Amino acid sequence: MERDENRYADAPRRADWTIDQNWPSYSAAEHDRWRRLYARQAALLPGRACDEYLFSMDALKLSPDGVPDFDALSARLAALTGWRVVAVAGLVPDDVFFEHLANRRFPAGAFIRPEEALDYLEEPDVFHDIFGHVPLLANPVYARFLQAYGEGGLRALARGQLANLARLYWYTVEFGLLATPAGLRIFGAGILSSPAETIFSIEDSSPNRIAFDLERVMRARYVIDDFQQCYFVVDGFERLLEACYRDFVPLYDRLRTETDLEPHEIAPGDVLITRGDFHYFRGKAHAA
Ligand code: HBI
Ligand code: FE
Repeated sequence: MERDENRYADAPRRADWTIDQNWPSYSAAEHDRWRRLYARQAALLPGRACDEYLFSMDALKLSPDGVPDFDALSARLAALTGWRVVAVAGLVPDDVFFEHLANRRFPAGAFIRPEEALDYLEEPDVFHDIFGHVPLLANPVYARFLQAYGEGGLRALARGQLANLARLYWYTVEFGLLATPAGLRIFGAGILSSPAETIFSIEDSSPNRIAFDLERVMRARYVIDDFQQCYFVVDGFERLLEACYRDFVPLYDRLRTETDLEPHEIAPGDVLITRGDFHYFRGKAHAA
């Protein structure tokens, strides 16, 4: 997104990279874009988003009518799990990002995507962050997981093993699926804020869907500008939290000796929920 389109790009920022959201500055056009993004996506979520997400959406009273005021939203969120939302202009350095997560502050982009980028954009905007990421922060177990992830991120940075940890974030926080008695449901924010991938991730026959295993996820490379070639399926947020409440050092040492896996690869020991036929990816440069 060009800087001139992101009207917060030059906003004065504090040492922790936060800026003022300046909620009164949003135009009617920006609020209307939020309203359309919200309506289009909310219509797809029943039966596809996990119950924990849908319940949290209600608990947080996330407004469908316009861009939420982060301070008002944070007051409701903090009362539930102690998390708050802080405004940033865009991506912040990894150490800053993890420091915020470790302190239960979620850095959310204050800008909203331009009309021509309604379906996809590189940088996390206010719709991706608030509609995609923030609701699950109202779920106590997920809230603890993400804080643990932030603390782990700071440790991983210190050891130069960020790449492995970033994969954990990518394949869970951004693109994770949940196994439920009613079938697969979505919890990843990258999916929950994308209409096309909301359908693709749980209904398309193209991708692999593999049971979550921490070491396996940390070996898996990922593609950032197309649908995922594989989705990892978690048995529950407790499982995710338990996977993260462990000392990663032995795991990091083992990972140094193991090869990375391509997104389309199936590894020995993988518990395959669905084996993809990759028809969507045929003919695409980066895929199988
Ligand atoms: N900054 N604002 C913002 N949002 C992110 O999701 C984000 C970031 N900085 C770094 C980052 N994500 C990733 O590198 C981490 O997931 C590792
Ligand atoms: Fe995100």
